[in-house]
This record gives sequence, C-alpha cells and structure tokens, in this order.
Amino acid sequence: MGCEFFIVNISSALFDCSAPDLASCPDESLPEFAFIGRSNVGKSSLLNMLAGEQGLARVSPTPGFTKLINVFTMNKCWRLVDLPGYGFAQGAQKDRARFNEAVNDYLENRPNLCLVFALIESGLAPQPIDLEFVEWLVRHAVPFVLVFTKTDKVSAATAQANSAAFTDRISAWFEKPPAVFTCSAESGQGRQELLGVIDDEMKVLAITPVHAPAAAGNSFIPSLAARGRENRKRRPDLNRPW
Ligand SMILES: Nc1nc2c(ncn2[C@@H]2O[C@H](COP(=O)(O)OP(=O)(O)OP(=O)(O)O)[C@@H](O)[C@H]2O)c(=O)[nH]1
Ligand SMILES: [Mg+2]
Repeated sequence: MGCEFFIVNISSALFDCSAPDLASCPDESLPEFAFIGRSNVGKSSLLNMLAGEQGLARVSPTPGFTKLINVFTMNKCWRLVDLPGYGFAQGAQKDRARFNEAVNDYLENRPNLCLVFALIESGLAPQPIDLEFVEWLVRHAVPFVLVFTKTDKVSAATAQANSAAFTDRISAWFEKPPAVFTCSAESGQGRQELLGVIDDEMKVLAITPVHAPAAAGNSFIPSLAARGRENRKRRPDLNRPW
C-alpha cells in the first residue's frame, strides 16, 4: 500500500479501536498523532474537525466522557488518537487512576507516537493543572505543540492574551519553545494549520533514512522506532527545577 502525503485531503477516516491500555493498542506500524488536555477542552471535537467527519469520535458536554485510548486511521496510513482528559474530579478513584496510568504509559512508551497536540482552552488564563501537565510532557521528552481551543467562544484579543500568558509562564523550560496554534471545532478555524503540522511530520518521517529492511507495507516502522529512540535520548535533565 502506498502512503499518501496529501493529507489535507483526508479520503478515509476509520475508527480502529478503543484500547483500555497501551498493550491493547493496535500494532506500531503507523505514525500516530494524539490529542491530550483537560476534560472538556475539546479533544474529541478537534479530532472530528480535522478528520472532517462529525461523530467519528464521540463528543459530550459532560467532562470525563472519553475514557479509553481511541484510535482512528486516516487515509489508511496514519492515525489520530483521542485520549481521556485529565482534571476530571468525578468518578471512581480506581478508574481515574487506571485511565491516568494508561495515558501516561501511552505517552511515554508508544514508539510510533510522532506528536502530541496539547490542548488548552483559549478562554482561560493559565491554569495550574495545564501548566503541570505541560511540565510533565517536557520532563518526559514527549514532542508536542500547544493548541488553544474554542476560539469561537472568545474575542481574538482574549485568546491572544491567554495564549501569550501561558507561553510566557512556560518559556523558561525550553531552549526552543513549542509551536502554538489556535482552533475552533465549531468554525473550523485552525484546520489547515494543524493538518499542515501533521503533513510536515509525515514528510520528515518519509525522508528519515531507513537502515533496517522494512516489512512489506510497514515502511514506517524503522523510522518510527529510530525517532522514538532519538526522543528519549533528548530527554532533558530530570533534576531541572521546574
Ligand atoms: N463553542 C465550542 N464548543 C466546543 C468546541 N470544541 C468542543 N466544544 C464543546 O465542548 C464540549 C466538550 O467537547 P469534547 O470534544 O467532548 O471534549 P473532550 O476534551 O474530548 O472531553 P473529554 O472526552 O470529556 O475529556 C462539547 O459540548 C463540545 O461541543 C469549540 O471549538 N467551540
Ligand atoms: Mg473526548
């Protein structure tokens, strides 16, 4: 199967599986792009907006709705992954612990995870829980970009002020700060930019030298495994004071 790189034209978007843990996730043959953020921030909605298919991932006004690692395959050659949110205070404690463990395990150990979209609500001033989560991503060397969501609900000036305040709070943690995007699942704002990010990542993967022979139809495996190893080598000093 040839892999299309014109991903802005998503011709097929298929639900793959709902995995309760990393071990239950599909094989590691395809690059994955995951959505993470506080419960209700709009992860599932953004996935649908990018895929161009409402109802692909289930959306709800009730926080804590997505409880499993939901995997979707785009154009038969890359995946979007909808993760449960953090910061949801209700529900059985033992379930919350299990979901958090599964998400942490996925983010830390999934070798074909290319990039995380870390979602933050554009209408809110920097929240401690989001700052802590971004710090966790940095400490665990998880590659991510920031995406400020629900821009249709606030003025452009408010969204700009909140995203600037957030990036200001985290700027000392980086030599090179993460890229920042805005989006609205309602209006579609930000769709082309975010698909462009995925497109860029896919192009980098396509030109990464492949040293080991690829299994038939799975030409991404060696590149992805190498990428995972590289990411972990770049893991920052865990004793840094953030
Ligand atoms: N106005 C507006 N509402 C949005 C947007 N994105 C999501 N919502 C609404 O916010 C609520 C939560 O959306 P979800 O996509 O289910 O959020 P989630 O982050 O997946 O939530 P959990 O699965 O509970 O972690 C729903 O009522 C959505 O309709 C947006 O861009 N604009
Ligand atoms: Mg969800």
